[in-house]
Amino acid sequence: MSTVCVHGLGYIGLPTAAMLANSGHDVRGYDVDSDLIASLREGDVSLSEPGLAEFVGKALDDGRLTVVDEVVPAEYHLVCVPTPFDEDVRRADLEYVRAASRGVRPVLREGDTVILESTVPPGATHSEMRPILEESGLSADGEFGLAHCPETVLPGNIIAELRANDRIVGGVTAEATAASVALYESFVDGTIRSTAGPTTAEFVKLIQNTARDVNIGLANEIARLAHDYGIDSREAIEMANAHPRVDILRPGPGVGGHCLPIDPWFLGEDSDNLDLIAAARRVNDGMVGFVVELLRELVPELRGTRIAVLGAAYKGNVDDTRMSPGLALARELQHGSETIAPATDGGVSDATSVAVHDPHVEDATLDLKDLDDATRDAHAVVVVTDHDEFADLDPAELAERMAEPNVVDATGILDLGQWRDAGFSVRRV
Ligand code: SAJ
Repeated sequence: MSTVCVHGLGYIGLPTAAMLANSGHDVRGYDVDSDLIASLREGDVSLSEPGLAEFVGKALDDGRLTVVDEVVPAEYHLVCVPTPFDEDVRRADLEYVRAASRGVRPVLREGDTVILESTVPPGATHSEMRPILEESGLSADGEFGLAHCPETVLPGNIIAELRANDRIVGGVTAEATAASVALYESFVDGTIRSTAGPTTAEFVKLIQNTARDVNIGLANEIARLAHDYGIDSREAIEMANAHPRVDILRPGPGVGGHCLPIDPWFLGEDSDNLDLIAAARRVNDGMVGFVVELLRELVPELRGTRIAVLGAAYKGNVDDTRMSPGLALARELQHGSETIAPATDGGVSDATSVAVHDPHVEDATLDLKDLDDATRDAHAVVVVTDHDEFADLDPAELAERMAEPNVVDATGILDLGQWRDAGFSVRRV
């Protein structure tokens, strides 16, 4: 068993720290956010992820996981910090990775291994981490280990996937790879594959998410084509997928979260070959506009109406609102866009009164409404997130409360027959 210092206690770092601790390692969890450290010390886990609070609680109670407010020496340093996307230049902002490297540098000892889990553009472990760590006077060519092992877990199923998923490990040296593999072997049931170096590991992670984004883009384009021909896209996709070599994904309101909409741009940062991939990004980003088109088929004049947007989270049964299609739709309806002209010449308008409801999200900055308030006197509801709660909505009850019974289902979770029976006019992505 080893000593491990985990840098960054967010969606990846915290469950990974608890997993390592519950697998017998001696783990220190470090974060720059002192409020987070204080609440974790109280045993308070605010991330909404099934089973996480108990899992972290066990690691803390057993004393194998300790949260610390300064970086400590350890045999392994696991860096799990955010890599935000700078939308203006479409590049990764790697300042947190550099800051974490600066944090490791003073405690780094010969024989230690530093592993980057954060998603980064190809080459970043070499170009961003290595020079900073080597300012310690130690070389990544043998005196300390440096590797990239991208995280692969799906929010909503993190603990199970931490154990089950295959992992890719790319070290600067064979020794760094071997040391990293040894750590992951202590808790991973999946296959651990070694690559020639960190850059391949970085690239593999990015093409995984890019493949999913492009495939969702195909499903979304199929949905728009099906609409042009008056065909039910979901029925057509289900039929097409009966073929043994066809597997089309689900169309929806667009692609949210902090991975799929961003990683394709990381992939293309230093290459001119982003063509199909960039087109898929445009298709996915354009889906909010398509949802508005469907809404306008039911409510041709949106100005002065009330629209209930159901779903602020980027996908079902999570509380994460990053790059959420639901919030993008609400903004578009409220403030106008290329698809909706603002009501006044002044730009930002009160074109449409939009109320957003999400039973999973608690965020004071978002002005979310409860279901009753959001739907009262509404001219349409638009379901944008496939939360289980929305599949169970009672359309008859909603129809009584609304000004007009219109519904757009951008997720495919509603039983639209039921909604039609309750008097609704319906549209579906
Ligand atoms: N979506 C669709 N149609 C689909 C599937 C998803 O529109 O058929 C949408 C979702 O509604 C959501 C978005 O795509 O808005 C992304 O959701 P997701 O569940 O596909 O993925 P994430 O972003 O939650 O997690 C992804 C995963 N990557 C892959 O499946 C290749 C996860 O394994 C990664 O660890 C994670 O990115 C990450 O952190 O990189």
